[in-house]
Amino acid sequence: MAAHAGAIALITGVSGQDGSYLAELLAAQGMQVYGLVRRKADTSNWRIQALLDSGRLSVIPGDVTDGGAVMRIMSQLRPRFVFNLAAQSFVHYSWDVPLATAEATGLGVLNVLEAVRQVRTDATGQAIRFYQASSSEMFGNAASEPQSENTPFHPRSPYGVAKVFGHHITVNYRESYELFAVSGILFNHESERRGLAFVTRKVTMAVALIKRGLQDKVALGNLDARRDWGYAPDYVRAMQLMLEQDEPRDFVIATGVSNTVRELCEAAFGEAGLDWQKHVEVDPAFMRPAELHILRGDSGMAQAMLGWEPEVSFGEMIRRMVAADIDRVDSGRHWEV
Ligand code: F7E
Repeated sequence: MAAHAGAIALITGVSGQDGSYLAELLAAQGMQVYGLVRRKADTSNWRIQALLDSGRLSVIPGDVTDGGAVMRIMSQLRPRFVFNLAAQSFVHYSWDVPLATAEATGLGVLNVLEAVRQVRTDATGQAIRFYQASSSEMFGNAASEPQSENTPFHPRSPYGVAKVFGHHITVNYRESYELFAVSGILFNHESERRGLAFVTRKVTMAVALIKRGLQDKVALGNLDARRDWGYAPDYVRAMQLMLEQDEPRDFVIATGVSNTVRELCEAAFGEAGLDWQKHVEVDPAFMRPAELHILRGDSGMAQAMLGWEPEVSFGEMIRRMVAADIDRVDSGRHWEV
């Protein structure tokens, strides 16, 4: 990997969970890492603050929904690697803002691809390599389990539909213009840096607050929903491996193990010595208009061709997340959401 020392990488969505881990991975290899960041009312960039302070990451203000801005940034920066992680990524919210989701999660991909197509090469003349963050949400209510690169898509949310567009336009640009453009179809992946809206972190933060006597109950939606949950730092390794291949190709990244939300609660509350049944309530407000029931991925092709394997198990990940949230509560860092 040292071969890439000095190469320029551009990450859209760098202030999110995956963007922050990926930026750390690439910076550690000596790359010049740039991140596109949207202006937000909340200006805290806690996930990337350490990288920013050390000068190993530079932020460029921008938004993937603004094609002109993306084009200008691409032609000025001329990166070797582009990772498109920007999206409206909260599935439940996509029913509230379907059009905004389609613009950021769907059309945003096309804006970045179009800029890659026109700029074409990096500052040293090498072809730009493009990674698209596709999602297991594209499988939706899949007809078979586990889902692989060959499983047909049947998205069940505006978010999933937008991701299918992003996926197909990436394949289309690869086939139309011979771009090195790939999609990683990543199943759910969590970590100590997951946003609080997502169910794993919502539960681990609730465990921490309940453990410290600051809260008594947490309201959740469908406890029977089942997901294949992996560890985000493992998954960003796969993103880079996909751009290191001789030929561009799409891969499923998953653990192959699924758990229910109920099992997540058992594990997380159990870590803190608490009985989840005393603290979890079901609130229909957190149910979705359409749910997915059998998401579990087959990452056999990634294991064989990329040599990729998940390293951190579901149980170990939940242990780390609960410990991190207890530490946050104890040190008053509640704003890390
Ligand atoms: O929900 C159920 C909910 O919001 C997981 C994103 O990264 O992964 C993520 O999407 C499950 C669902 O993630 C609550 O109904 C129950 O079945 O953590 P989540 P997600 O929707 O699977 C995919 C791969 C992505 O691409 C997305 O960007 O948990 N659930 N009760 C709940 N979910 C939430 N959020 N809150 C609850 O109270």
